Amino acid sequence: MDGWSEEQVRQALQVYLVMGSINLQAGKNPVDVLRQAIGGGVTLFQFREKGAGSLIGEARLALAAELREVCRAQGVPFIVDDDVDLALAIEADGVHVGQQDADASRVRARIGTGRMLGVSAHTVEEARLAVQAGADYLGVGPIYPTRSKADAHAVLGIEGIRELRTAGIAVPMVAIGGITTDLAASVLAAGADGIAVISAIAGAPDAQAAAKQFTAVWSSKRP
Ligand code: TZP
Ligand code: MG
Repeated sequence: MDGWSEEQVRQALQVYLVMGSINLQAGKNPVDVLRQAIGGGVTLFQFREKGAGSLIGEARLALAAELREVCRAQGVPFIVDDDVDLALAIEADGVHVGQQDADASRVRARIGTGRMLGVSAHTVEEARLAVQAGADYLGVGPIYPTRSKADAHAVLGIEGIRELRTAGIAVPMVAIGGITTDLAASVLAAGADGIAVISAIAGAPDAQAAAKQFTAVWSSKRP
């Protein structure tokens, strides 16, 4: 397949789980949690092994490869946060980069047109540049306060999404940051194509039940 169509990307963004080993409740296994989350309807997975206590080196690679296989088996696209070498090594479906990470156009050149490129954007200017650089989708946030990212940008609120849409940014967009099932409907109503979460699914007592709730909100908003 050469490239993701806009429609395929929008479909994938619906309920987007971002997770690394430190995002789980104590004693839980990331492979189990990912399987459960996919069972609950997660439509895209991002491997984000980042922050204090995260795995490094061989252990990080081994976990990435294992989670990649879970996604392959379940037909869920697998994206790597901010690591093109890892994405290529394990044949990921794509890469996500933030504004502080590698330059998006260089990432696009390295991953080719066949892999999905996600770029974080907080402003209309960043969004325009990301689209020019070849982003398939934008990650917009934090929408609400988050405890899952140490260096998070100031909170944008749902106005952050509305502002981008009003400015004519029509590219697929996923919202992230502090989103719970209670808040998800208003985020979608503001113009996001999907909801990305860490703690509300990865840190939930029952990842499958949590994912199911997000799936239900998405379906009720976008029949
Ligand atoms: N980027 C912006 S906010 C965030 C990332 C990776 C963390 C989102 O985690 P949570 O637990 O869903 O607030
Ligand atoms: Mg980053």
